[in-house]
Amino acid sequence: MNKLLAEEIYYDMVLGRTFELAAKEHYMGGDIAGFLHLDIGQEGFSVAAMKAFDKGDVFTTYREHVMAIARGMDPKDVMAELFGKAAGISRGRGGSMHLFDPSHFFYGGDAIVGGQIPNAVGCAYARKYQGREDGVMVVFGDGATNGGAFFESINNASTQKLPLLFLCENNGYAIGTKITRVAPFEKQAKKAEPYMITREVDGMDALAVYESVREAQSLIQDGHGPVFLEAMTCRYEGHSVADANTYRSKEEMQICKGKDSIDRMEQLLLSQYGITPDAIKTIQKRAQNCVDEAVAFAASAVEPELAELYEDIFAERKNHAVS
Ligand SMILES: Cc1ncc(C[n+]2csc(CCOP(=O)(O)OP(=O)(O)O)c2C)c(N)n1
Ligand SMILES: [Mg+2]
Repeated sequence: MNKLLAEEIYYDMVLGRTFELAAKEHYMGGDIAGFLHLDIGQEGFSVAAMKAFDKGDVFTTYREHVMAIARGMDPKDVMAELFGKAAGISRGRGGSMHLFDPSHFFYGGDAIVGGQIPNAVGCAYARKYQGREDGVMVVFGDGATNGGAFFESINNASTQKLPLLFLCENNGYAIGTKITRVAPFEKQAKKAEPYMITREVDGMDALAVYESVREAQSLIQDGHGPVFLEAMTCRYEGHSVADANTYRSKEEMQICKGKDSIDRMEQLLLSQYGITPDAIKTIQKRAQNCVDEAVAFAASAVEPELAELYEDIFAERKNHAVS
C-alpha cells in the first residue's frame, strides 16, 4: 500500500473514533435520541473495508457511522443526521441506524438484524442483469448469520453466482450473547463453506482487511460468484450506549484493547512509512477540528418542518395501467 493511502486510512480511523466520542458525549447530553451503536475498536475494519471496496454498492448494519464517513459522506451531514436535523444525510428521518446516500452507493444502515442481506442479494442480481461488474458488498455482524434471511441469501447468491461479497464482522457477541452460546462454532464462515469461497482476516489489522477485501472484490468481479469474508474484531463499548457491557470481564477487555487497530496503524506509519510523530499529531488535530465543525453544524442546523412529517414515508403511487 502506498504512503498516501496508508495515511488516508489512518486519518479516517482517527476521525471515526473522534466522531464517535463526540457523538457519545452528545447522546449523554440529550442532543441525540434513539439508539446509538458505537464502532469504537472496530475502526480499522470499517475504514479499510470501505476504502478497499471503492466501487460498487454497499449495504451495512446499524453500526455504521465510521463506514459512512469512510465511504465519503461529509461528517457534518452524518452528525446532523444523528441530531435529527433537516440537513442530515437522510434529512433527519433516519437517525444513527439509517445513514443512506445513493450518491456514494451506500444504502444504509438497517435496524433489522440481517435485513440488509436479502436487499444486497436483490441489488447484486440487478447488477448482474445490468451487466455492471463492480459488485456488491454487504456487511453484517456474527449474530446476523443465525437468521433465516442469511441462509436464504447465501443459497440464492451462490445458485445465481451473484457478484456479492458477504463481509461478516465477527466481534464474538450479538448484543451481550456470546456467539458460541447461540451458534455451534466460533467462526461463522463455516456456515457458508458449502456454498462459496470463504476467507478469514484479522479485523483489527486495517492493512490486512484492505488486502482481503480487494482480493474478494476481484474474485466476485471475475465471475466466481459470491465470497464470504470473516473479519475477527472486538468492539470496546457495549452493544449500544444504553448497554453497560457488564457481560465481559476486565481481562477480556484488556486483551481486546491490546489489539487496537489505530495504535497498530500508527506504529506502522512511524516505522515503515517514515511519518514523523509531529505529522501524526497534525493528523489527530485535523480530525478533531473536523469533528468540532461537524458538531457546531449539527447543533445550529434546523429541525425538519412539522408539515413534512408524512413526506418520504411511502413511495409515490404510480399508475401502471396500460391504456
Ligand atoms: C430481526 C431483529 N431481531 C432482533 C433485533 C434486536 N437486535 C439488535 S442487534 C442484535 C444482535 C445482532 O448481532 P450482531 O450483529 O453480532 O450484534 P453486535 O455485534 O452489533 O452487537 C439483536 C438481536 C433486531 N434489531 N432485529
Ligand atoms: Mg456481533
